[in-house]
Amino acid sequence: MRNLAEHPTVRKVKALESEPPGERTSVLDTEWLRQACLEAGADDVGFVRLDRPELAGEREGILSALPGTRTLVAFVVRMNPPSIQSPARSVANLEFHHATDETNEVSRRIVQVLTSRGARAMAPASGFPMEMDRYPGRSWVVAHKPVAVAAGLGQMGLHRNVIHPRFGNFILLGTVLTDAEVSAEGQPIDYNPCLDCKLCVAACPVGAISPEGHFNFSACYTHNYREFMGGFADWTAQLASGRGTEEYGRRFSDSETASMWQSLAFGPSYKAAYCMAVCPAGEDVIGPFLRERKKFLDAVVRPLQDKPEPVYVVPGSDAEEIVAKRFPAKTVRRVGQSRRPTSVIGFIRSLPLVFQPGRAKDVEACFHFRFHGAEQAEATVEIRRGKLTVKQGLHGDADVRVTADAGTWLGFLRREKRLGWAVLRRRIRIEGRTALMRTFARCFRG
Ligand code: B12
Ligand code: SF4
Repeated sequence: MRNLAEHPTVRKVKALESEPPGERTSVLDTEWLRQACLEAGADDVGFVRLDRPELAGEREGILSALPGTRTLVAFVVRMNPPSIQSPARSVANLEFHHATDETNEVSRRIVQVLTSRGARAMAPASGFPMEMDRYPGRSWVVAHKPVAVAAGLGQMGLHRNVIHPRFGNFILLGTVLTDAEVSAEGQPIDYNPCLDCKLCVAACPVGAISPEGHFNFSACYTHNYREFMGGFADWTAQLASGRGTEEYGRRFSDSETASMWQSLAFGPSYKAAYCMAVCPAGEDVIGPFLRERKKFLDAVVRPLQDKPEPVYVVPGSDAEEIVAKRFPAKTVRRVGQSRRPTSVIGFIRSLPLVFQPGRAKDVEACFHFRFHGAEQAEATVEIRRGKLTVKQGLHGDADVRVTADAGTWLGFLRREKRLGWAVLRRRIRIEGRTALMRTFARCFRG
């Protein structure tokens, strides 16, 4: 190999590197960049510095994806409301999939704009694909919602989707990471477009949105994401258990098998998104709701509530009761748990996601968990009349104290080991009001 230092490429790059960094990636004018992002296809855009306090939870993940990131470009892509509102799932799913593709394309174009100005930039996916090696932990590179809120693109409504002041919640979000600086950044908008009408509460087929704002993650994930990660794993587990075609036929209808095929062939189908479909907030979409509320309910909310369809629930969950009580046209389909922790830290973190406030409304109890063996961890879990608190470490007086070998506990959660067996072999020790362990099991489903 000849002397690399004399190669034309290396000489050019060295010359560039010797320029002061400020001149290479100078501070970009916000108005210019805003216009460039709109031309790239964004329907609205905002900018926020990574060091803003409300983004503290995102910083580590973002910096490991693109070291040196200083600014986040947050943008929205509009969706077509009547498509999202259609009871025909194929119509809504096409809209979601195309809008997701569009969001990813806009991200790439914004990256190109930034790169052409000498900046480094990166476009994490709008939704999927995600980092499945981290599953069931946090598998997304950046959480777009807090970034969009910090950049001033909207606020999260009762249903936890971001509502844009004009476009309502009929938007998908994208975030571009860059090491460039911008001349001005956005601030959160000073009101929440959410009307507190609670139509999202009424429309969600699994009652995932409570009127007080609690979001039942496992209810939404089990039904809406039946043909995604956890639901798909449950389906394959059923196949692998090899109980024969008759048993398969009892568990799954032909329509459900065809739906799984469709998800695999054309992109996974969301089963609901009804919270988003019925949301009337936002200047451009609120008209029909303001003009004639009854007509809006009849045209948009009722058809979704009255649609006959299977609704997937974990047995014993709040969702199972809600579907049967509120939606007589729908059919309850009991499925296996869709989240299976692979570490005790994952187990502790997943508790808020699988908590069932309805099942816990009369419960008053405090549990101490101490894990040893392959993983060491301590946690205090308090359930007080439908409210859950999970803290690291052991705090206060516990009604029940659980000391367990980490691997055995995970085996028990995954139903590979029986509790009685583990207690007999002293791999799990339960002290105090031991009967409360049944109550504990009742409060967490998913
Ligand atoms: C995880 C996720 C989900 C989860 C959790 C939903 C949620 N409320 O966050 C599930 C699978 C249930 C889900 C469902 C849906 N999602 Co989603 N989802 C995401 C994802 C990947 C991250 C969400 C996030 O930022 N969470 C963190 C914080 C900020 O949100 P949060 O509400 O405060 O936190 C809740 C959950 O995230 C969860 N949680 C907290 N920590 C952890 C850790 C782990 C490991 C897990 C699994 C969950 C979890 O508990 C919190 C309280 O309930 C983003 C894409 C992305 N990369 O950002 C899309 C995103 C939020 N989803 C979106 C959409 C469209 C949907 C659906 C409508 C899908 C559909 N087509 O049916 C439903 C709506 C459900 C709802 N009402 O929220 C859009 C929202 C657009 C908007 N206008 O806001 C996003 C932004 C994708 C996009 N690029 O546009 N989603
Ligand atoms: S449906 Fe009503 S309560 Fe729910 S988020 Fe939209 S405006 Fe808020």
